[in-house]
Amino acid sequence: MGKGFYISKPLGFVLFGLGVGAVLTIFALSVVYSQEKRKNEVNARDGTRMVTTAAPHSTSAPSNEPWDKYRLPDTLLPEYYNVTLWPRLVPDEQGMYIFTGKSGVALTCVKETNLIIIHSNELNFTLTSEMHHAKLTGLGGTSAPVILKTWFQIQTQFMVILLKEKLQVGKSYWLYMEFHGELSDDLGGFYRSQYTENGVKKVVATTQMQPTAARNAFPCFDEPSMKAVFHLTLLHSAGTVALANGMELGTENVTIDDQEVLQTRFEPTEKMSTYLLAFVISEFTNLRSPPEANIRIWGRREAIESGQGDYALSVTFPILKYLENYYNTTYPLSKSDQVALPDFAAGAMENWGLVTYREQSLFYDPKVSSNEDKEWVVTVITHELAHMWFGNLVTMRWWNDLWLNEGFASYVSYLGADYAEPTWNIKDLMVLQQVQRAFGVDALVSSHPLSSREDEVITPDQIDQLFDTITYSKGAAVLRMLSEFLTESAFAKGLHNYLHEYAYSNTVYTDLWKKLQEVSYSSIQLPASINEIMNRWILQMGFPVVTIDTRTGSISQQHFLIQPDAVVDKPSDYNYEWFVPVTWMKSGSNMGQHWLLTKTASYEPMKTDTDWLLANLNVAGYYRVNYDPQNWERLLTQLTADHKNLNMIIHRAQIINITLALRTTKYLYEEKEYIPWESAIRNLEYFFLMFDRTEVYGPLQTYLQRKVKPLFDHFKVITSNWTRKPPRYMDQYNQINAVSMACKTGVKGCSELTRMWYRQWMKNPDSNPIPPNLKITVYCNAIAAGGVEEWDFGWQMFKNSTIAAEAEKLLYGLSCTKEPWLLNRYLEFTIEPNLVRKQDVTFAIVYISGNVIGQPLVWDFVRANWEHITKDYDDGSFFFGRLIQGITKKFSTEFDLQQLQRFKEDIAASSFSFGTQAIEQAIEQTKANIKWVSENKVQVMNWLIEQSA
Ligand SMILES: *[C@@H]1O[C@H](CO)[C@@H](O)[C@H](O)[C@H]1NC(C)=O
Ligand SMILES: *[C@@H]1O[C@H](CO)[C@@H](O)[C@H](O)[C@H]1NC(C)=O
Ligand SMILES: *[C@@H]1O[C@H](CO)[C@@H](O)[C@H](O)[C@H]1NC(C)=O
Ligand SMILES: *[C@@H]1O[C@H](CO)[C@@H](O)[C@H](O)[C@H]1NC(C)=O
Ligand SMILES: CC(=O)N[C@H]1CO[C@H](CO)[C@@H](O)[C@@H]1O
Ligand SMILES: [Zn+2]
Repeated sequence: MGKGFYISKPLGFVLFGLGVGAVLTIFALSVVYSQEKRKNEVNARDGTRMVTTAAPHSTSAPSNEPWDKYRLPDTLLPEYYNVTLWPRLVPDEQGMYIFTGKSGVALTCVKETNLIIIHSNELNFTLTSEMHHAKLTGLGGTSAPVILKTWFQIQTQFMVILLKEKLQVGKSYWLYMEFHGELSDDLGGFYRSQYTENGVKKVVATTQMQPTAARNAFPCFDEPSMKAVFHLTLLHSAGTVALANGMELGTENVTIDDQEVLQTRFEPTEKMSTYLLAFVISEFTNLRSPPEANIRIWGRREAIESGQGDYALSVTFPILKYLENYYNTTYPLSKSDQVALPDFAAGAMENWGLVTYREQSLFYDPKVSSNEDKEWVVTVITHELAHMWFGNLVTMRWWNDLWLNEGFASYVSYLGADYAEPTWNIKDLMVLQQVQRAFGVDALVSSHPLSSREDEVITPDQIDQLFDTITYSKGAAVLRMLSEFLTESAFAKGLHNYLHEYAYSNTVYTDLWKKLQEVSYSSIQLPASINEIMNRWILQMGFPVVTIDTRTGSISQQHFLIQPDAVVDKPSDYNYEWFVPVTWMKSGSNMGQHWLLTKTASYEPMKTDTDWLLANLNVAGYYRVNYDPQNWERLLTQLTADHKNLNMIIHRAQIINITLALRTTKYLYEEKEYIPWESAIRNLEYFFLMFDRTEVYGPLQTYLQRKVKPLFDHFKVITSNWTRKPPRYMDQYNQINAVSMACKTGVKGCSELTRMWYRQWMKNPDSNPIPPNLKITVYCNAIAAGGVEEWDFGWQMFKNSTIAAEAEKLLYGLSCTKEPWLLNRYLEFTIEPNLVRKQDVTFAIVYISGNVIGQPLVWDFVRANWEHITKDYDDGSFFFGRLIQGITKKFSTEFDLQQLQRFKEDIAASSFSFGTQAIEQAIEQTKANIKWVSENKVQVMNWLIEQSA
């Protein structure tokens, strides 16, 4: 599914920086230090900190009947389906939007059985004398047994058909059903999206099947390995267009139940998984180019006609060609549609041949949208197109391997985006956006391994929970590391062989290792098989911190935890040790690589008393590095003296480490580059989160104000007093940092600048003078400095906006007001579906909780409205984790912790069983925050005061 459900937008990336927990980077490192202090203790007990605990709680229903298990039995295989669906885009007499459908599936019996168990959820079946829910006939001259009884297992989402006699092995049957369901607005299954055009309300019928909602559209064997061919037909009213995975074969007028409707048939799909199906019925229009390639960009007429799809159109074909080349495999389908939907839960969804997007992930308006918006579009498109092969052509056997699918697409999205936009250096952002983000969550004992056992992920809720930071970002980080040590060309070659061997079928991750192993025998020297190396990274949670002592050349590894004394209660076959590819560089020239295969080792070339040594170049490895104090000093001296000499800028991002963090920020007054600033700001974000309500806040602001002022002035100059865009792409990004940090710390001239722009806009709402890249910052600061007038104007502009990226920025800006009553009113607005789209609600709530005044309001609000919010807004997957993480990220007192624990108990006592992982992580994070504050607050305070002396 679409990347970035987590902090979904590029917004998150600048504003919250670390979002999830990447904030922890800096913080995390400071804990390394305390870990160091404790070293002797830990070593004495070597490895004994692991405690074995109970098996995962049982998830299957108590009974042992096949229909009470969540997994399908292995008795039947679907071959093909014929499905006809007819969504009604106007409500019926009861005010309900419905769809009707007919579907048949050809199934082959592979093990004798008298049961047919097929997924079906929230569908109502038509009963006639001829048909008792379903009709079974034999294919190819076989006769079918009589149906004795049909019923529904609500919990396991099955329709169960009991037959009088057994089905025969090797024979095929046709199971036919007629049904209807609700076309609801819950962003899942077959659902509706709405928008207004020229004052007229328009309804779109669309789908989101992943992971387990195809069963809400028609009865099917809804597991990824149950691949089949789908013949789809859609019925729709005049004036609408129907799209599906295959190309339209033709549209004709038909009369059904005395109604004239259009009937569109589609070419049969390739053999594919149910979760990749999609249908869209709309009044959308499209762009197509090049004509022969059948690549189309679809969306609201107004958006397409105003050119919002042009950018997507210009990059989609090149990216598709790039990927064909990268995989050395032709794009397997005859067309590729990209559709932007006004209501969409994730960032995008890789339905085979019919990719669906949030508008913000596909549309870009150069006049209005920022660079980040553009970067977001190109990476999301690449991410989704990368799935066309990896995920769609070759599919994981079961959801426990989702990480391979998502991690891979997340990794490749940077390669394809770099190809489409070669001047952006987009690959450098992978460290900030993926690796560091993964570190944040993966340093918790409540993290989890990338790969789960198949039997640990069974219920739809368990499957939903897998769509998290570990799956996406750690998956990407670990595959990037693999590609780096194998070399990119060997990696691509192995991939090509993998796609060829397993096309149209399903795999487990070891199948990929096998293919990569075959190509790496000849070329690359590895210390162990790929399987042995990689198992340590994917079967155990967490990652190591590698400590290099340049005085002795000794090098050691240890499981990195933000709370070093936390009890790791998940056993690991590998004892939380990894096979670590350690690359290093000495004093900018001398480079080497060394595999650390044991807990400790010694490596002569790493010994040095004069040179600085930097390890994990480009942060290509998924691990952190710590050094002896002398080497830290040398690195720091190097950084302060001549930071440009550390030739790859990205290294600075890596060594801006936390305990040193404050000292490393001293040189920032002369830094102008984006990556070091961005890294510093992300790290400092944690200080703001912890201290923005304490006495440290004042000194922190004073200190940072002095660091950022030269940067702010620099941009003022190179933009000719804010009238031009900086010419370099990375500078365009860094300009955002300059302005937002300057305003945040009260640099003179900043607030005036943002208010001036905003006022100009208020005077003339039809002409927004604010540079697109700076809009987020300007909206936020001007609304914070203003009152109800500024807020109401922003709200009006939000409601009038027809550009998703613009609406998103306002949604954020509105959360910045300092007026409690405006914040409370805003909160009330967010759960009013006519005012804020469901897809945006969590973002809005999380934005408000990022406001120091809004945070307690949100916490009360969410607890008071919990059941209502969850019932109406949970889109299955992302809602809960996103909300909890966002609301609790400032928690740092015992009182906060008690409230959180109390909340956990309340939820446990209610009917919501999901999301426990998110709460556990929040509790652990809160504990770590409390500890960090108690250990560091005084020191930070004193240090800051010293600096201003
Ligand atoms: C399913 O649809 C295909 C294509 O329209 C048709 O050829 C086939 O006969 C149908 N199968 C059955 C069993 O109706
Ligand atoms: C299906 O049946 C249930 C129970 O009778 C009813 O509440 C629901 O509204 C029906 N759904 C549709 C789409 O008709
Ligand atoms: C359907 O009928 C309408 C008039 O009844 C006609 O204008 C239209 O072209 C027809 N469409 C197709 C696909 O035959
Ligand atoms: C691409 O595939 C073809 C045939 O499948 C093969 O001959 C060729 O060597 C491959 N190229 C690369 C770069 O792997
Ligand atoms: C990461 C870490 O904690 N390493 C060093 C950070 O800086 C302090 C102060 O110089 C050192 O003592 C730590 O060893
Ligand atoms: Zn994806």
